[in-house]
Amino acid sequence: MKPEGDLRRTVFWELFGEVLGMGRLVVVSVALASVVFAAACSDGDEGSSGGASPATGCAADDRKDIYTAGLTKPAGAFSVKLVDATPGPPIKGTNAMTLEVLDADGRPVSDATVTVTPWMPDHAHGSAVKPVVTSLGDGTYSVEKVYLAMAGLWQIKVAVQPAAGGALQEATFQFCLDG
Ligand SMILES: [Cu+2]
Repeated sequence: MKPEGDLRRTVFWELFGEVLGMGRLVVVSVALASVVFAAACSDGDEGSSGGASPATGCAADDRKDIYTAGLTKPAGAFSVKLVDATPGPPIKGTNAMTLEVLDADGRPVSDATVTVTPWMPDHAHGSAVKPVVTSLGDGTYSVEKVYLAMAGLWQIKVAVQPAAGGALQEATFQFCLDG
């Protein structure tokens, strides 16, 4: 038995373990960095692969709604009308909207709980700001602080919870914002 050999082996395994540990650290850092990058999401032109690509941006996006005052979307048994947006069409930045909620017979629904959630489906993130919804009566709701931080396709999800109970109904408007 040579204690020298044991020492060498011990040193080897300690170094090996350290390298393994560092490797793991590097993997974790890379994973974290990519998560942070995805969350920051500062560039909306993820489709462009360099060079001239005229089809990027909103002109080629056939999912978008064309904004008009009065644009109406179904929300289960209800419908949600976008009375207007300020500015209209919505822009990158802070927007305000007026909504009208109607029941199946076209009567205004004034006592619903209406929640508005902006969502970017292509990037799987929402907005840092929560829109503020206020009932104005007569089925009309004012929505402020609709903050759309970046260019690209945004969904404006309008959830309607009837005061009488029942399932949450949702309408979705989709606007594409050019940079
Ligand atoms: Cu985004």
